[in-house]
Amino acid sequence: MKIAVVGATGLVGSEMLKVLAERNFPVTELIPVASEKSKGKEIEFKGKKYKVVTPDEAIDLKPQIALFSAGGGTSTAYAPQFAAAGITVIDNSSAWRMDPTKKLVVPEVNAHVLASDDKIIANPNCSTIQMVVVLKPLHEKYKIKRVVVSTYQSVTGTGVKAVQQLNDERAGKDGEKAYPYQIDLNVIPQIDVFQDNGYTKEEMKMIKETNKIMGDDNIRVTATTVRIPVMGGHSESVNIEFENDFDLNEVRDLLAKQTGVIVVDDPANLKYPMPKDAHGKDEVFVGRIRRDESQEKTLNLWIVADNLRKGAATNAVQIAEYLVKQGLA
Ligand code: A2P
Ligand code: 11C
Repeated sequence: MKIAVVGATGLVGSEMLKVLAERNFPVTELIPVASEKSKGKEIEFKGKKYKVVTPDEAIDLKPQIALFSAGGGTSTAYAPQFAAAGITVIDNSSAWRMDPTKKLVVPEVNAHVLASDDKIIANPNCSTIQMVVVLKPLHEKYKIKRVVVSTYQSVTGTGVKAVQQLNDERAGKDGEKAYPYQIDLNVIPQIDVFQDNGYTKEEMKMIKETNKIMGDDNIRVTATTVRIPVMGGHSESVNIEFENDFDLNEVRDLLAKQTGVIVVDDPANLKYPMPKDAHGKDEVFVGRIRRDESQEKTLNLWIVADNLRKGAATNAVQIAEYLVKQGLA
């Protein structure tokens, strides 16, 4: 298949290239796409060199699938043009996620919603993806009433500039700032912009996207999203209240059986998920599984995943794999 990666020079885009190669996605021709300033730059993929083109040039080259991770503006402007040319777009920006005519997909949770006429498919926010993969089997079994989540998010979620800021601060160098404050040796309780209700956009994404992906608006979600000086992945402390009571061993079994989830939960041997270990992995790691002793039918757990992988690139490639397997693209 001819595959375009729009944003191929960016953090998520380059991870998409790695994931496509590692998973042996059937790419016959790669079309790396970036802004005008990167045109002609060479990108290596599976030992071959490809020249970066602009989005307009990419449309003329007629790929079957285009993976987009070039920001909301690029997606808003170009995804409809790609779709009109018959190209299936899998878009990692937030531009189309809450559009009722577009599907928002985490394959382990709701791949079944996809149909052959879906030409723009939205890839969810990283912190949402890793949470819903864990929520899904628990909701099916015990019915979730409410989720309270606090996140500890990696600077890689912000992009190249933020990684540079952290590295500069660690090296004692001045440089461009991606955050309004120092991030090294600090914690910033703000991810994305504030909304009128006092929540940040990242927090509202976690709330609304969870309901849409789970296909259940009755699940109540509240979130506090926080940036920490870490690179390997996002971590989440999640408190889940169920309609029905659960057995802890059964919870562990359900999670261990869930595709894409790895249970790391052995407190006696100090084993629990950490971003350092999740870095570069495609799975979602869950541990610290325990009862909330302050309230009945309520569970606490700790979820970690590489936000550039399952939180972005891997999930997008898995959607593409599903489309190919089902003959939908
Ligand atoms: P470029 O490198 O040419 O600026 P990140 O989020 O890591 O900063 O990456 C953003 C990605 O989106 C880059 O690959 C960037 O390309 C690409 N991009 C930004 N603006 C456009 C645009 N107008 N058209 C195509 N690609 C764009
Ligand atoms: C972060 N979650 O860590 C954000 C990055 O809607 O895809 C991804 C933003 C998005 O800052």
